[in-house]
Amino acid sequence: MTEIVSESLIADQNAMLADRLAQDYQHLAGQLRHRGIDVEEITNKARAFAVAVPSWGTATGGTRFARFPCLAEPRNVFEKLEDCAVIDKLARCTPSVSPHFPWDKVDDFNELREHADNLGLAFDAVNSNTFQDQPGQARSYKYGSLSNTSQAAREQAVAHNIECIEWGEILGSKALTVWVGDGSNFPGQQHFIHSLERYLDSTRKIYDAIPDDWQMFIEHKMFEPAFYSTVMQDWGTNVLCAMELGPKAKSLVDLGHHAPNVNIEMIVARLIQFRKLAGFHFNDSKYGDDDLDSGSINTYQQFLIFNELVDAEYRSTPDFDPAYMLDQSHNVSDPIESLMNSAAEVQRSFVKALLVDREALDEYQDANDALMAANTLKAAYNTDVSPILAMARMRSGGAIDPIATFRATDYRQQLASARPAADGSSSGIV
Ligand code: RM4
Ligand code: MN
Ligand code: MN
Repeated sequence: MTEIVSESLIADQNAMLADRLAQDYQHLAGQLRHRGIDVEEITNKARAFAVAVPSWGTATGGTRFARFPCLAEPRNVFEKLEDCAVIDKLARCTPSVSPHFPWDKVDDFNELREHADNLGLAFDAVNSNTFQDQPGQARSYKYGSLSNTSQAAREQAVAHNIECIEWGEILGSKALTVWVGDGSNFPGQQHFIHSLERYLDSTRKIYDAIPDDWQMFIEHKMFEPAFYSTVMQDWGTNVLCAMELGPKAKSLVDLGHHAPNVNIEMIVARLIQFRKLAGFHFNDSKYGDDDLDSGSINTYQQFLIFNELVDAEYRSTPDFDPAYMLDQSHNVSDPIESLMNSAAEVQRSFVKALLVDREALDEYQDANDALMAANTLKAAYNTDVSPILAMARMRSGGAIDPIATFRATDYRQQLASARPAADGSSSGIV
């Protein structure tokens, strides 16, 4: 299906915009030169930037009230990968896909890997799912999975995580992300210490099955689906457990999984300092785990997070290689458009963070010049780097304007009959 988005169509669309881009790029290059920044160096770094697409983000999301599917939704992981290939063809910064099991379970994982290879895609971290019951499952996760009071339920959840690792090995993944919905809705329902002991006991068994060249990403979340307490509730519990488990275990930061007003960039700095930063699930939010498109609400926060990440690279922090992934729910927009746009917004924060004058910032910090330190960050944040992003995409074979180019293909209409709508409209993952 990627032939609908052909190279010649991208070239035709780019031809209409190329002159204007060249002018804007030259103008920005001149502005940056005055600040001692070589635009080509930044553009090369932008081209090397990558963020993984969540396979589950290619279908329309939903709330617990309703789901409004878009036309020609992918019906299985093979079609999801085809959409991911379209995203990368146009956006050129999303060469890998993070799969979710058992949603993406197939009979032949070699065939799936080959399908991805043919589309020019690789697999990022595999995600296990013990927050839902599957048809025919022996034990229920109603009262938790890795921390369930029932040993049989815990063993079932451990076994699922281990099968995810095995499938991931065939796919070429290098990490397992573990997020559980375990928690409680009533004070007193769960013994806080015992439930975390059970969680740790289970995760130790998973950790033992993690191959030597793999990592285990632990994802916390303050609330939902449990609304009084969750077993893996915040970055503190997360990093404590990651430290308990060992060096292959690290803490994953999903931007929507924190208490309101938490200083996420500071959490990121702490995790970097103690070499426990696994990576990110990028999304944006206003109220809770809203899973809105990256860069749609709080762009300064996203920039400040990248400021910490670029600072870590600038200081040549050892073992620093965080995984970047999107984790969003697209309820009212076309998932392909949202994922392209969000990937570019994450890339935008990265590029802006590259513009921070780190020597000047160091000096202002040492001199306690609060205002100028803040202004140094703002000078980078306030720079419109759009021409760099567009130039990076074009030079990598992508679209100067991915959304307009995608719309010019009429992709959904073209696939409408080949991908008929599935029956019914259930609520989606929130
Ligand atoms: C959860 C969490 C996980 C994701 C699922 C779909 O809220 O963010 O990372 O796998 O949603
Ligand atoms: Mn997540
Ligand atoms: Mn979430």
